[in-house]
Amino acid sequence: MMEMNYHLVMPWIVVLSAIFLVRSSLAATYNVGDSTGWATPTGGDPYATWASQHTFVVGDVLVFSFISGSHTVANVTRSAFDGCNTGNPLSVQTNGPASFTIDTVGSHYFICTILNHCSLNQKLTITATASTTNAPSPRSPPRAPSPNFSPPLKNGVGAPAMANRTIYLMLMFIGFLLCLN
Ligand SMILES: *[C@@H]1O[C@H](CO)[C@@H](O)[C@H](O)[C@H]1NC(C)=O
Ligand SMILES: [Cu+2]
Repeated sequence: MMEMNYHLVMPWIVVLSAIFLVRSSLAATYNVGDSTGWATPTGGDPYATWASQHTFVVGDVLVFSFISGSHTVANVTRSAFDGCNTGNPLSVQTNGPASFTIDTVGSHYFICTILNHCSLNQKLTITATASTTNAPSPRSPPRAPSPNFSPPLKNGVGAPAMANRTIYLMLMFIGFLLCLN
């Protein structure tokens, strides 16, 4: 039986898993519908399928690609989404490509307000979780609620992003050292 060199393989698995975890929880830009862009489906619910194939975090940017005048993208409530009610959107973008930045945790609803496009499933809902850069690290010990807790300062926002960059550099360095062996 061939003996596995676990001491050689394991560090790689750890490093690659860590890189994957860090990457997958960082904000990204998504082209909605990929190469199809933002179009009226000819059947099925392709945007539900598309959404199910991705995970979203706060800070992600959704880019809807369409020819201005052919479609729109409206940010709507859940009930407007469900009922394809185009009358009272929270906000509408009429020029393509249109970008929406996901700014809060939870569900976000988008529909096209042109004709019956929404009823033909030109609609997208996504659910975003907190990004690593906004969330406390899962490894930090649970913090006791403090009576004089103050919200983080605005100018501290860059610090967690910096920590991520440090993790990247450390992982790259570890990978580099492993290559030398
Ligand atoms: C949608 O509209 C609501 C209400 O104005 C707003 O809070 C939310 O950030 C908007 N969502 C996006 C993705 O722009
Ligand atoms: Cu449309």
